[in-house]
Amino acid sequence: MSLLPKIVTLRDRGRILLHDQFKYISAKMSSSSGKRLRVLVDMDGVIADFEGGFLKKYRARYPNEPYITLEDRRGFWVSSQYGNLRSDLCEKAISIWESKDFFIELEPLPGGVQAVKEMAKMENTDVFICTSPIKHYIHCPGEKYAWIEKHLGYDFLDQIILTRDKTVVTGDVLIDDKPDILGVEPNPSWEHILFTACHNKHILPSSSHRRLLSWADDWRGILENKRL
Ligand code: UMP
Ligand code: MG
Repeated sequence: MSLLPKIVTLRDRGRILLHDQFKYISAKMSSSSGKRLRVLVDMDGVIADFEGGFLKKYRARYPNEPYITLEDRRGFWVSSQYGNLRSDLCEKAISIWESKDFFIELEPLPGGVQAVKEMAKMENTDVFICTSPIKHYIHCPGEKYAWIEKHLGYDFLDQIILTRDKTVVTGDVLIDDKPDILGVEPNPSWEHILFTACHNKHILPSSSHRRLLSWADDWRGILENKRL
C-alpha cells in the first residue's frame, strides 16, 4: 500500500492547522489597530503561593531549624532573610524550591486564577503569564508549564513568557509582587502594578507604584484606566 495518501493527508492537515493559527493571530492583530491591552501577570507571589508553599515544605523538611513566619517576612529574597537569620539557612531555603514538585504543588493564591481567566475573556485584551524561572532548571520551567495547564488550561500554554529579565518584554501593565524589576532595558514599556505580598506589604506607598492589595482589589479599574 502506498504511503502517499497518508503523507498528503498529514501535510494538508498541517496546512490547515497553520492556516488556522495564522487566521487566529491575524484576527487578533487586525482588530487591534494598537488598541489591544497587553497585560503581563507574574506567577510566583501573584497567582501561585510561593511563600506559603515554601514555608510549609521548609518546616516539614527542617522541623528543628528556625523559620520566619509570613508575618515577619521582609524583602523579596527569601534566601537572604534566611541567610541573615543563620548563614547555613540560605542554602537550606534554596534546597526547598530546587526540589522536584515544589513549583507544581504551589497552591493558587485566592482569586488569581479566576481573575486571569476573566481578564483573558475581556475584549481587546491579551494576557500573558510573565514569570522568572530559577537557574536550577531541572524541574522549575516544566513545572511552571504544568501548573498553568492544570489551573488555567491547555490553551493558556500559548501565553507563557519565561524570562529572567522582564524589562525586555513589552506590555501595558505588569502585575508583579517584586518591588524592583530591573534588567537591561532602563525604560520598560509596562507600568508595574505592585501586587501585595507578605514580603512587600510594609513598603511605604510610593508614587512610583500603583498597587493591587489582592485579587479582590480593583484590577478591572486599573485595566480600564490603562485603556484611556
Ligand atoms: N526566588 C529565588 N530566591 C528567593 C525567592 C525567589 O530564586 O529568595 C525565585 C523563585 C521564582 C522567582 O522562580 O524567584 C520569582 O520570580 P518572579 O515571581 O519574580 O517571576
Ligand atoms: Mg513574583
